[in-house]
Amino acid sequence: MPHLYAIAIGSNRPHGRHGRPQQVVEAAIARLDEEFGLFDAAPIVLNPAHGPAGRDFANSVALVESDLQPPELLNRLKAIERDFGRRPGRRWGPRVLDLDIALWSGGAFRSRRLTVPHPQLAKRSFVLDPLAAIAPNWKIGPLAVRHLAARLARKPPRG
Ligand code: A4P
Ligand code: MG
Repeated sequence: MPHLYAIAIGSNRPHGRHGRPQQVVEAAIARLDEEFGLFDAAPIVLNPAHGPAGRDFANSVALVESDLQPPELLNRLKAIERDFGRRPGRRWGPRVLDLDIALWSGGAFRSRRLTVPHPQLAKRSFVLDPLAAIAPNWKIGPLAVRHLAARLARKPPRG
């Protein structure tokens, strides 16, 4: 049985060939479809940066199937980021493409370089809202994604 992964996609910097952040996210979804089995992708949302990242972001979440374990999948995502021209730089700096592992069907995974579910997930409407559009009933601990999204929508925004 392949694993199901929820990949959080973000861009707040244009790409020479793909264009505006929204189109970068579109191209990233197409790329995930080529490399893995794309199960679903949420509508792309434009939203202000959380934290000090500055420019507005385009965000989405894709559900992909893969036999890979989380560390191998992360390596593949990092390769796609590099391919889209992302260079290692300032944390929180503008980025052409950010691909994070939000969730996987194996539950919790933790190593030195990787924590799944993503540690900031419950605080991030730019991940939870797209995720709630395609996987509302996915459980994170005792709560479903749609409950976490609704709970966050009632709170004032945080980093
Ligand atoms: N890492 C640990 N867990 C994970 C995981 N579940 N998925 C490690 C991916 N990576 C994980 O990430 C740094 C390191 O975190 C990875 O090498 C991996 O070993 P990175 O993507 O290389 O660097 P980053 O993106 O600068 O840091 P980070 O923490 O991923 O930044 P965030 O948390 O992604 O925040 N506002 C809006 N509206 N939309 C956004 O998309 N994004 C950020 C960036 C800030 N504000 C935003 C948005
Ligand atoms: Mg990241």
